[in-house]
Amino acid sequence: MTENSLRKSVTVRAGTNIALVKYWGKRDAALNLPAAGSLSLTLANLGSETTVRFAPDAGVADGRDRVLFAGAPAEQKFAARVRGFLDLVRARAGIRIPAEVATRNSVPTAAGLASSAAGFAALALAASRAAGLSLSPAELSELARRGSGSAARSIFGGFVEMSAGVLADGSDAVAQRLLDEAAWDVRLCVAITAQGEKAIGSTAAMERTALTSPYYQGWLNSVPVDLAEARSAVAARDLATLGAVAERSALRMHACALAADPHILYWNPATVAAMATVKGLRAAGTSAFFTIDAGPHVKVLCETSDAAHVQAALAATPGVMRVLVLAPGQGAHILNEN
Ligand code: 2P0
Repeated sequence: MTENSLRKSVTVRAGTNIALVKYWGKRDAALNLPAAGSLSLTLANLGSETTVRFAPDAGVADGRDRVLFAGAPAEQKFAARVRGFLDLVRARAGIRIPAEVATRNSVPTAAGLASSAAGFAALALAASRAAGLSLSPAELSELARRGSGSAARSIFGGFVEMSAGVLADGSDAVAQRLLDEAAWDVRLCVAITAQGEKAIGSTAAMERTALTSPYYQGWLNSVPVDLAEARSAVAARDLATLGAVAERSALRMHACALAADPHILYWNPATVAAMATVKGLRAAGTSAFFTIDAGPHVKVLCETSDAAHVQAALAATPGVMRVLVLAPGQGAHILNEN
């Protein structure tokens, strides 16, 4: 490791991703290994930009890493999570010096859409490069997973499949690209139905679901079937099949969480109304399919040529505050290195 490689400041951008076959539950919490696979679409124009520099003077007064979010010192919980992640990178690179991390979301944060997926994907690439490491895409995916399970997928652009893996060390719990971002031009319309933080974070909600939902095993049994069907649908660019799988995967994930004790309910009335809008669109001949994550927003997959129509229908739905239309985008990539 040369002095020069350590002084390098690396800036990376990564798009967030939306799962069409959901990840919900872990086989190992310490290594953050998913209990089942998942399949997602990485998005353009909604992501994170992160700059990392390791240097003896890069930390704060007590020598810890300096963590900035949108130009200001990050809140404690977020900073602690970033520092824990940087410790993994330092251990791998064999260095002990602090880092400065500056991260920002590349779009005004839409309520509840700020995701750890883009953030940890960008951090994995930026921090590993800044530490002098040169990791393969699979190794980056594995590293990003340690920050957040969904981040393993945002290393890649376009349609991506995440494997649960079987190995205890997690080296096979990585994502791989199915189709790049230019290969299938679809749109994801995001109907924002609330402001503010979600009721319960994904990590805690997954854990409670696994421990208390009587439907958890049924959910896990259903994922490989959905994954195989979704994978074939992506290869065939078959929107109707992929959309049908996406809807049932989301509904089964939410059903499983709803049955936890105490129950986990992410929806609000506008969530349900937007689902009805999508069913109405389909009944009238528009190929559109919803998915819902650990929050109340409704994300609708459709053909690019139908996106304006879908956007208007969602925007006219009671309780929907605004609708973003997003295209497939790139995974983590370097913007600047010096
Ligand atoms: C997904 N979600 O597949 C699912 C569907 C939310 C609902 O991955 O504990 O923040 O950091 O691994 O990645 C959100 O979970 O959880 C998520 P951790 P993460 O996109």
